Amino acid sequence: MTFGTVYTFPQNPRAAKAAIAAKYAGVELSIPQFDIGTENKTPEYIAKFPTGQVPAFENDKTNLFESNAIAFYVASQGDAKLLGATKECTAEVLQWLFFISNRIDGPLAQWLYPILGFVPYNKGAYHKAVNDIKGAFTVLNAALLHKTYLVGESITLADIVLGATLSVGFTTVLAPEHVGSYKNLMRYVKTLYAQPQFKDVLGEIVFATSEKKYAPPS
Ligand SMILES: N[C@@H](CCC(=O)N[C@@H](CS)C(=O)NCC(=O)O)C(=O)O
Repeated sequence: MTFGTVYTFPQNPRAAKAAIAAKYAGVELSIPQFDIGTENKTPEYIAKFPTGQVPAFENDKTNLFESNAIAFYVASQGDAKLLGATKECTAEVLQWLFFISNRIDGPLAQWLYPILGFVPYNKGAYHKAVNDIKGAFTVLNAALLHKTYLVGESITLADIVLGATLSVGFTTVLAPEHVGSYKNLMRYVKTLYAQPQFKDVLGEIVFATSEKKYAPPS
């Protein structure tokens, strides 16, 4: 029996958070084919998920939008203690989720979206995004100096959300010239991406060897 249904487009790193958490938690999710741009704009969809965005989740108990809330709910299932084994650990998991939302999501989007054609390129915004990511990576690299995972020695939702969030960056713009010096962080993400639960959802992560750059339309 499936735990619930996730509405998304394929290869959405935000939906991957819940999908990877489901693998660790040992629950099944249904992820039907979904026509983004049409199905998420219907009155029925908006009534359940008022932002009209994906991913969204439903089961017979709740409707959820916001990928971290969906992943949190999925991670609360099973015995994997993905939300931390103690209240303090749960607070640390939340700390990292907010850190990722506040310090990584925006800059990474600012870096990637012009390349993907979603927003116009702006040189100042590009340099700010690179600097902001490096600031966040400095914090993560220091946090991982004496730990295998962000919250102690077992995997939690913090690692799942970070690994999913950075996956598209590592295959495109987060090339060695930018990330090579963050040794603890690189050791850590390689550990994550080697785990079957990550591989099942993200496939093999092929790290970019050079930075994918914005190319103006010809
Ligand atoms: N903070 C939200 C962001 C969701 C989001 O930006 N979704 C995008 C796709 S990744 C979307 O649905 N875009 C279509 C739209 O806004 O109509 C989350 O993490 O779930």
